[in-house]
Amino acid sequence: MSLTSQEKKSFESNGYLLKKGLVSLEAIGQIRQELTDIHQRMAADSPAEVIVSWEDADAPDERKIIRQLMHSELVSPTINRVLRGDAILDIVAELMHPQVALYHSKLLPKEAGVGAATPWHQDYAYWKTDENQPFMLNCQVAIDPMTLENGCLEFIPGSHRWGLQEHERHEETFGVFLPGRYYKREEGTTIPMEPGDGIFFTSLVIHGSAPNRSRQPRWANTFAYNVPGNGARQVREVLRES
Ligand SMILES: O=C(O)CCC(=O)C(=O)O
Repeated sequence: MSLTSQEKKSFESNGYLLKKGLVSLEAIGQIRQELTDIHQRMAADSPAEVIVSWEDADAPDERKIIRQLMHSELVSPTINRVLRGDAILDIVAELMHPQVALYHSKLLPKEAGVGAATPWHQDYAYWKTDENQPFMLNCQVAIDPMTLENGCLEFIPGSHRWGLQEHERHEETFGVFLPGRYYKREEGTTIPMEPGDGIFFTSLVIHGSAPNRSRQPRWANTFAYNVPGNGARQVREVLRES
């Protein structure tokens, strides 16, 4: 068992669980190295399957900054190794289901001074289809120190029990969000993290993050896991049979 009963209770009650030191600092250093010049490299030429969204899509290539890089395991062998390692999968198996599939891995390099806010949302608002249920579980791993100032994750504790809320589509961003975009919510809990820390959170817990107005980058990578068979498009690769 990789979790205490206290940790499991906390996860069930809040919809998220912080694990300090989940990924080694050596692995975090390797990820940083493998992603050197990632903005320029992806602007020049990105692998076919990698999907990049930019902070400013109209910026010239040499000044383009990645907002989100989907399928980050294809650009970093260490990310690919970490997402299938026992340190994370043992916990996913306990919190989600003994059988584990990869849904996706995305790099979120919220760069100093330019990284945009992520408005409050539930991930299942993006992921819901007629064939799936909200079993998916995220694990966001900090690559840089993450603070409120550089836009760490914030959660509404217990909101995973409210069911799927009505979301609206914003023209100027790439997603669906709860009304009101990002603002500091009184009932929100800020989760600062150190490099290597990881936060597990359900697909229904409401979360968001402030813009990075600081001078410090805030790189993070979110792994999304699913139960095999829970929707065809939401299963990229089965990682654990039982
Ligand atoms: O990293 C962020 O600020 C937002 C990430 C997020 O919403 C997610 O991984 O689901």
